Amino acid sequence: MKPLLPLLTVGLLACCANLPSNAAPIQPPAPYGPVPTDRQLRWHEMEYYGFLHFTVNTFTDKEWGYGDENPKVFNPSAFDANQIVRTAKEAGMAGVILTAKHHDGFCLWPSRYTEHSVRNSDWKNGHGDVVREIADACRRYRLKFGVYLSPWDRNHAAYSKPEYIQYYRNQLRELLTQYGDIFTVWFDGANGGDGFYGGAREMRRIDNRTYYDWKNTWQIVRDLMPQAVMFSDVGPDFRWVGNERGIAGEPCWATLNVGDGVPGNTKANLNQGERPGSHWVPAECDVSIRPGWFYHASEDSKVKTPAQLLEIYYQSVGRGACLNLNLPPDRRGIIHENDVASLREFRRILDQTFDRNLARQARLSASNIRGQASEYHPRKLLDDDRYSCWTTDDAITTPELILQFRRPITFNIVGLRECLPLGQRIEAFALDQWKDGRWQEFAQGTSIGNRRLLRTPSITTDQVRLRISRAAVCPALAEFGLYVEPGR
Ligand code: FUL
Repeated sequence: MKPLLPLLTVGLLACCANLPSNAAPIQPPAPYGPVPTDRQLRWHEMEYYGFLHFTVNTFTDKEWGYGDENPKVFNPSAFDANQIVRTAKEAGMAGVILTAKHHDGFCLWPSRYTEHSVRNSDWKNGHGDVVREIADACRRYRLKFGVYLSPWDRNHAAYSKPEYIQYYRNQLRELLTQYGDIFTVWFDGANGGDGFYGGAREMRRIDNRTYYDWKNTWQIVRDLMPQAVMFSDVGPDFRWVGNERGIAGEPCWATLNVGDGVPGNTKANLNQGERPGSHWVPAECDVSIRPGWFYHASEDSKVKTPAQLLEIYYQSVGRGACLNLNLPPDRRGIIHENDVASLREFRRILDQTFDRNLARQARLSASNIRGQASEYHPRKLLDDDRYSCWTTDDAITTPELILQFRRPITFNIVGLRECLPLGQRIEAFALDQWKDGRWQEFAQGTSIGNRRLLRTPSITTDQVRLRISRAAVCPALAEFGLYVEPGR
């Protein structure tokens, strides 16, 4: 990731080179509202990564284990971390997040703080460590590695008492110190209820606003892995999108009024975000490739099709969120053939679609360019640099961009991206095509943020116009793309 400021400085130097020596450099626009941190920018760049739900549930055919499972049931017959991570890589994912511990409390690594782990399973005679193998495979395939550590633990005898928080934090420290770089810690909001709890087999309720003392728990992550982003319903770094179908809102703002919300307890509008919002807390869309989060043989025929995955992609990544697509390893300990096949075709279609940006063939003209500087020229929309942008003078908030083609092109996808270090500035836009001697609107939208993809009917034209119809301050657009899906 290239930080914006040095880049803007380089840009300024470049623009100054064209100016008389006494001319003042054209300053970039001031950032608007809450802006992303560096660690959040790195996360935005990932766009699409995977969840791996794997634990005793895989072998007991459950979604939520009670916590009384015999560790021996965890016994994959042909566990292959390379196959799992390679599948994610070939699907185009930028990383994976492993359920190191789900609600049942079973640990996929030999934690020194519990007996309820792989150490007491028959798998590799108790010498296995799934976290280590997946983390190592991620390094091999150059994918980022993250962990899910369920706050709710239906196995632990002290759950609901202060001692459990100590235990939870010890586990967090183990994961953050023994497995190399961790790009994210995913804090689930599901909490409390009945469970085994060391044999008590009872209902336990906690006050999820206070029990985990999140402020101090999160600080452990900041201290041990400063570049890691943290997920929970309300951030602090990225938020839940409010459903498990993988669908972001329209609009989907990257900002939110966090207030005193905590995981599992928030009144915020998670699906659409809030504007103006107090914090930059962008959405993540988590969804499983199958109906359940864990593997069930009965769902082998219910794997989402490439067409369904594409729908999800356009409504998550295409609405400025990140997509966290769950791939559940099966009882062998690999990703099932049906899932692999669907992912391959999904990837093939995405690659073919985004391989070629037809906008590159266009002559670009804009109604305004900030200070007339080459540094802010619409050409910046096509340079594959998400931190350079076409931007306008401060007073101009509703500029237009026209793309003229020598001969008609056909497309059905429009892609837009804002320059995130300058904040989310654009509030509404419309797209027109030149048809029958006049401009005709063919699409419109609201929020853009990290990425906006619009899927339209096939359009054939030799001129396209983008109209920014509402913006809080002068817009700063980093990318513009026109693409065609195969078969259109
Ligand atoms: C939920 C959990 O209860 C599910 O089992 C799953 O892990 C999902 C990603 O989050 O809150």
